[in-house]
Amino acid sequence: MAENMTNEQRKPSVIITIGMAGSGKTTFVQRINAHLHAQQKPPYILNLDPAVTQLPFDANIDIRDTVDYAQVMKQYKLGPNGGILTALNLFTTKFEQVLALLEKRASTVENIILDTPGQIEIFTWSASGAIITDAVASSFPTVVAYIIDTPRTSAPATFMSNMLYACSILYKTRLPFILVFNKTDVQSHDFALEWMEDFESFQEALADRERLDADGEQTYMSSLMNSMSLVLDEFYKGLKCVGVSAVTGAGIKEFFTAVEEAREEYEKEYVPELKRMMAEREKTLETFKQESLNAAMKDLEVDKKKTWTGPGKDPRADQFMDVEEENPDDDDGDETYLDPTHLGRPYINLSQQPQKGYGDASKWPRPG
Ligand SMILES: Nc1nc2c(ncn2[C@@H]2O[C@H](COP(=O)(O)OP(=O)(O)O)[C@@H](O)[C@H]2O)c(=O)[nH]1
Ligand SMILES: [Mg+2]
Repeated sequence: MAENMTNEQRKPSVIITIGMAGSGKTTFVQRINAHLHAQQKPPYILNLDPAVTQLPFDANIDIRDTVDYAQVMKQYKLGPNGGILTALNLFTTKFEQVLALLEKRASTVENIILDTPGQIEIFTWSASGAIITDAVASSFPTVVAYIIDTPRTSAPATFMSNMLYACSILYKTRLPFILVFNKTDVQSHDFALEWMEDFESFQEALADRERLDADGEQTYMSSLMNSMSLVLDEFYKGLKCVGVSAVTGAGIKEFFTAVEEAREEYEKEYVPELKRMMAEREKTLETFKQESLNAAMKDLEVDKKKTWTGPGKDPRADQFMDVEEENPDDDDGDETYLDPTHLGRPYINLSQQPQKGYGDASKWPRPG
């Protein structure tokens, strides 16, 4: 419930790691795990990558214990990506149980960390990823750590693609966001900071490239990038950036400082929006209930006039009220967990307004 947000007791921060394949998400989780262990504050870790072969940390909840990704591929005749996506979908059907476990541990841990599948789009563009993100974010202060492979993003065009991707995730989740420039042991992220702070220096870098790529007229790509970088300039404002090395441990302290700031942002910006959405949803539900009730009563009236000839009160009116009261119990049955309204908490889908689209899991198209 909404009141939980203002509980006296401090809730754990949830850190969701997101990033391109090979950016170092898993290594980063291992590093922050080691850092927190050293501080005698072991985190609670969820591994959501069904295809990882070796985890460098002990996950408290591991998707691989719930679904066998190889079996899923075989059974549904899927390729690797379809297999990972389907495994994640199947796991999401159990996410209510995961949340219950997290709630149980909430008083004893300070950090909950999510490691996501290698391929970024499996988490960021799937219904499961959105359900998981929104479910944790409506229960705990949640922060997205967007991991960037710094050495591999030093070309201006690659840098901008990566930033646009980050930008789209920020607007989709609306959660506090930390750009984590990883692998700074190989290359410093100073160039990135400079490009983000000084628009002209990025344009210069682009122009330099252009001279290398094609001498003469401005290419389509670079004119597109020029205008896109103006959009990004807005996105950079107020964004938290840290440079880290998941291998050496550099910058991890700064990362946790950024998490603290992001937590405040969550309380200040996300929670009010969450409450607003909850109130709106309650209002919609109330109106819907009232309308259905009115319609049903009207039907009953018509029906009564038509056929009720017996003495006294029409017993069918009571029948109707009974059904209305029993309805909540019906929901407790054999439900489809993938429908977020069954998550057992005020589920607010902030990323896909209006509240549509997740629906019945059985209607999902099979990936493949
Ligand atoms: N040099 C260096 N290599 C890293 C760092 N972090 C990760 N790597 C390497 O990057 C590769 C991909 O890392 P992984 O954590 O599996 O990436 P994921 O797919 O995002 O989970 C591995 O070979 C890691 O050893 C880092 O900070 N510095
Ligand atoms: Mg990984």
